[in-house]
Amino acid sequence: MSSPGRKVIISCAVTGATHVPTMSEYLPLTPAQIRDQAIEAAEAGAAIIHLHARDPADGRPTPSPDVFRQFVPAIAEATDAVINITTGGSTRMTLAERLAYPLQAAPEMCSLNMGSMNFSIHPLAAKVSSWRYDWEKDYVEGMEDMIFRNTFKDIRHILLTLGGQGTRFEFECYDLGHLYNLAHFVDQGLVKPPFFIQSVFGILGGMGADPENMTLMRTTADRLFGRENYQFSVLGAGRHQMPLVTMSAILGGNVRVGLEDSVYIARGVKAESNAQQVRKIRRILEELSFEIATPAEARAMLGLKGRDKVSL
Ligand code: KMH
Ligand code: ZN
Repeated sequence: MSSPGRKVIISCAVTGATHVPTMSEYLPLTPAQIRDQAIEAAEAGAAIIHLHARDPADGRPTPSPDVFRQFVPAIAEATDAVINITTGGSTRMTLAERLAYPLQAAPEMCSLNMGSMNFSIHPLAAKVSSWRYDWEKDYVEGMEDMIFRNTFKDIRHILLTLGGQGTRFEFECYDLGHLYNLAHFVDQGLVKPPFFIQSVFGILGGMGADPENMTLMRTTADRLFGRENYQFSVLGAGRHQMPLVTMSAILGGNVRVGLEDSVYIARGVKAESNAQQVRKIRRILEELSFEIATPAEARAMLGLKGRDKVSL
C-alpha cells in the first residue's frame, strides 16, 4: 500500500492514434488543442505527457515532424513535465516514419511497444452510424487486419538509435511475453535499469483487463528484473481505466490516464479533457494517502537525462 516517501507518477496520454474524432468531440486533434490539453493535464498533476500528432486538417494520425513541432516546444515551454513521444505511431506508419520526429528531438522519454500484435478496436465500428471524417471508418474497420509491428530487429534498432541519444523508454507490455522480450534485451545489455514498465490491459489483441493479470505481470516483472530495478505502471483501456490504474498504485506502481486510453470519465460519460482524468485519478490517489510525483521526482525515479539535453 502507500509507503512513506513513495511517490506515484501520473502519465497522461493526450490523444494517441487509436481513437478517431467521431468517438469524442473532446479528443484533441489540432496542434493548438493538443498543446492546450497537454498543458492543462500537466498543471493538474501529470508528470509525464505522452504525445502523438494528428493532421490538423482532419485529425488522422501523422508522424510529421513539422506537425509535432507545432505543439511539443510550446508544451515544454509552458510546463516542466517530461515529454514522452510515441515510437508506435499508428499501425499505418513505417518504422522510419514513426522514428522521424523522435530521432530529431531526442526526447527524455519515448514509448516502445515490446512486441508485434493485432492491436484493434474494429468492433467499435459497428456502433457508429455516421462518421465525422471520411478516413475514419476504413481506419477503424481495417484494424481487424493490421499488425502493430515491433519485431526484435525493430526494437533493437530503436534501442540503438534513440537509446543511443540518451532517450529512455516507457516499455509498453500488452502481454506476459512482452516482459520476457524486455528481459531478452536486458540480457543483451541493450537496456539498463531503472526500467519503466507500462502494463497495458484491455486492448483487443493483448491481455484482458482481469485484475488477476496485473498480479501476474507484477510478480513476473519482480522475478525477471528485481523490484528495485524497475518502476511498474498501468494503463487500462476504456472503462477499465480508473479501476486498473488505482490497483497499480496499490501494488506499488504508477498510473497512466488520458484520452488515448479512454474517452470516458465515468460510465457512459465522455471526459471533457485530459486534465479531467488527471484530476480524477489524483483525487482517488490522494484519498488513499498516496503522494503524487512532481516532474523532477519522476525524472529521478526513472533516471532521465533532463530537459536540457533534448532538441524538441
Ligand atoms: N495506445 C496505447 C495502448 C505508443 O504510442 O507507442 C499504447 C501506446 C503505444 O501509447
Ligand atoms: Zn501512444
